[in-house]
Amino acid sequence: KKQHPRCIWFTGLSGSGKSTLANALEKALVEKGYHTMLLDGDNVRHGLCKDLGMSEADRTENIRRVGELAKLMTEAGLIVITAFISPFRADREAARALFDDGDFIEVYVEAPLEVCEQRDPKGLYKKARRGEIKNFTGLDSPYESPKEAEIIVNAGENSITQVVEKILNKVMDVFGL
Ligand code: GGZ
Repeated sequence: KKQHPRCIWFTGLSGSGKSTLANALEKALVEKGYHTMLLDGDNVRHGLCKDLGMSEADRTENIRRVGELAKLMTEAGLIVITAFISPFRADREAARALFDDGDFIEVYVEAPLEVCEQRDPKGLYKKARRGEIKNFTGLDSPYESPKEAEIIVNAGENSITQVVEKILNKVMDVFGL
């Protein structure tokens, strides 16, 4: 069955829970028989984008490439899920503009900076506070929260299962699956 281009775009701070939710959503879609591809820092920043750092210009270029890659992959029939901080509104809007209306869902994983910093799963906030990482999102690099995300979720307030269920329902509804 032919699928037309569809993308689910997660955005949020480091430690907000984007990757966890994106992975769980992918699993749920695969269980329903959909072909998916999850793009995140782990499979993009080590290869396609390994020439890029964390300056504003490099983040913009990172997100531009991810958007184009997502578009190409959707044309191959995959439902593409992306999980990048994608801190700049204009960059997320540019990614959205590659898709037709209704084929792009922005999921804002909302979590206060204090909560993300408290969790600090990789110890990166600690390093950034010590000055060992520069341009850290939320500290000395900005995060522009979405104004028109299709879904806003908070990974901390509800169980992962509940939040994934909420996203999945929205995805099935908006995409007409
Ligand atoms: C923010 C950083 C930084 C800086 C390294 N600022 O939580 P993580 O670890 O696993 O995910 C973060 C990832 C950010 O890469 P993205 O490609 O998602 O960023 S962007 O969308 O802005 O291009 C974090 C880690 O890399 N990391 N340095 N300075 N996060």
